[in-house]
Amino acid sequence: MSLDLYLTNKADFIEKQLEKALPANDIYPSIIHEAMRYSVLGGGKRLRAILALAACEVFSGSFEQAIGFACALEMIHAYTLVHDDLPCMDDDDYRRGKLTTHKVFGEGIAVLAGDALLTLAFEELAKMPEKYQVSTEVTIQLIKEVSEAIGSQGVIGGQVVDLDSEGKSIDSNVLEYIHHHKTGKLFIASLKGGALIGGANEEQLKAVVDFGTYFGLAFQITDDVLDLTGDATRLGKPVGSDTEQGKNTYPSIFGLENAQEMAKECILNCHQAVTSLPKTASILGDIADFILNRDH
Ligand code: GRG
Repeated sequence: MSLDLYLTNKADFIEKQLEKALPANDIYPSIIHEAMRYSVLGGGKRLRAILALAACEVFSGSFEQAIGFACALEMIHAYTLVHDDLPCMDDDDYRRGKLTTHKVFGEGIAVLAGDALLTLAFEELAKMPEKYQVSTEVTIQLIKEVSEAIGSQGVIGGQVVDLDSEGKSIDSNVLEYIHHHKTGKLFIASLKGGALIGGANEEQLKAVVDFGTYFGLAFQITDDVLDLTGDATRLGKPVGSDTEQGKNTYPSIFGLENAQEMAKECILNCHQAVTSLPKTASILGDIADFILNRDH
């Protein structure tokens, strides 16, 4: 099966699962459920969910067991995007080719939709033993991994330093802190969580975390590069917004060509990281290659 088909099939499958997991539009109070569904459904590459399912399968786990975890990751990811787009953060009007949540529902409902998605994600995680036969021990470990990844020393910490750095000149250590936390931590938790459900041992988990670290960095560098060189229609959002907002990015600090080289090196390290894993781990390397060459 080609990688494109693999990614499309997995993304379609995750979309259907998310459709079921999110409260229906007509459940009272409708407006919040409409905003939650608007924010999550009908767009996005579903990379975090796909990485979780893929990592689970690498270790011969059944991906069905990882579905609740994968849905929770996409809910959390959508929450960060909704909040990131707010006027008090990046103030963006478009995301995934459509108006951002606060543009459609207003700021108050957008904040609450993000909050409700985060809350629902933890409900999904807590239901893993009864719905997906994940052991209670692994479930608790996953809740801990995800909480650490997205808290004040994870995604939120990265966002705080990012906000604080706007318009200031920062060095490469601070830039790396921002992106390792803001972008990398959720990718790492997705991969590690999937591997945990699949039954990976300590050594294998370490390899998966190394892979995720380089993957997150490569992902962010290509994101920065696409903001300069990408096509707005393909990206589903305007290009050039990083420069407009005075953001520190890999191209702004290292130059465009150096940034592109750094992304390539990260992908080589991704491949290197998984050499000790079962042959089935080649799918992770393929997804890493896709990240480097993506146009959206
Ligand atoms: C609690 C106020 C508050 C905020 C949460 C806003 C925030 C913390 C974090 C921001 C996280 C963020 C937006 C990280 C950027 C990661 C990134 C490059 C996202 C785009 O990911 P894709 O390309 O998106 O995978 P799709 O649309 O494909 O799902």
